[in-house]
Amino acid sequence: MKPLIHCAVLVAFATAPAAAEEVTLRAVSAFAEGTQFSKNFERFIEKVNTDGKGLIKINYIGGPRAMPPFEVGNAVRSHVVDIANVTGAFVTNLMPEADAGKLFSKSMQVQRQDGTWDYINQLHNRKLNAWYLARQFHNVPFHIYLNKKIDKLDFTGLKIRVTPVYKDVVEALGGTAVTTAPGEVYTALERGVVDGYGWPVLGIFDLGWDKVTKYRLEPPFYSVEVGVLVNLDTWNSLDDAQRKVLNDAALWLEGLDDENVAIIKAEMERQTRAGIQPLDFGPAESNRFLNVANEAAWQAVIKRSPEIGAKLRQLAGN
Ligand code: 173
Repeated sequence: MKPLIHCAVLVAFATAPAAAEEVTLRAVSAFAEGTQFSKNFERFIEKVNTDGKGLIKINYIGGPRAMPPFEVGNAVRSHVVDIANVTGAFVTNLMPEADAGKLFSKSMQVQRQDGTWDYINQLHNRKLNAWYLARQFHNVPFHIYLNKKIDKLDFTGLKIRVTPVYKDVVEALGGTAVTTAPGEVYTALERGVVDGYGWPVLGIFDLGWDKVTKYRLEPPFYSVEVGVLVNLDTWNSLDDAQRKVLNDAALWLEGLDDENVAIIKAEMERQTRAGIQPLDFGPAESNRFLNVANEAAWQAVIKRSPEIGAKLRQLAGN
C-alpha cells in the first residue's frame, strides 16, 4: 500500500497548478509625484505592495518627469506601462468620451451599484485597452482662477489656460482657450501668456501657483475624475488572488474621497491667507454659469460621440 499512496501524492502535486509567481506592474502618474492628484495613488501603491506581498507588486516609475501627461493614455493602451493614474481629459486623443468623467458627481459606491462604472469600464476596455480599476476625487470641483478682475461672467478678451475639462465653458463665455500640461502653467502665468487657468479647488500650492494667482472665480463646477487604469492584457493575465488585491485596494482608494471635504475646507482657508480673492457674482449668475458649463460640456461630448454621449448623459442624470 505504501508506495501507492506515495504515487497518489506525487500525481496530486504534479497536476496542481503551480502557485503564481509574484508579478510586478509598472506604474506611472500623469500628475507630479507627491502632489495632490498623485498622493492617493501613491498610498494605493503602498497598500498593494503591503497587502500583495508574494502575489503582486507595483513598481512606480513616477510622474511627468518619467512620462508627459498627455502620453499616459497611449502608454497604457500599448502596454508600455501596466497601470496609470490619469484623468480623462489627458486621454481624449484616444477616447473622446473620457472627459465626460467630470460630469459624474455620484459617489463611486453608487456608480458601482447602478451600472455607471460598468458602462464606463466597458468603454475603457474597448477604446483604451484598459480596465477602469478606480475613480478618485468625485467630490472635488474645479474653478477658473484669474489674474484680471472681471465685472461680469464674461471671458471676452481673456486668454485662459485649459485642458479639455474647461475648454468648452471658457469658449462658451467668450474666452480664448490655451491648452497646456500642468507643468507649463506657472511659466504661462508668470510671463502673462495667459490671464488665468482652470484647475481644481485643490492643488494650486503644489506647484507654487499661489504666487501668480489673484482671483478664484465662483462657483465651483464639475467633478474631478482621476482614474486608475490597468492595461487590459495585464488585467486578463492576473489570477483571482492578484485581482482581489487590486480590487480591495481600489475600493479603499475610492473611500479616501471621504477625506476631501476637510481638505477642501482647509485649502480654501489657505487660499484666503495667500491673498487669493473670490470673485462671486451671486446666485443667479452662478446658476447661469453652471448651466452654461454643463450644457457646453455635454454638447461637446455628444457632438464627438452621439450615441455614447447620450447614454453617458442618461447615466449621469444631469
Ligand atoms: O490639467 C488640468 O487642469 C486637468 O484637466 C486636471 C484634471 C483633474 C485633476 C487635476 C487637473
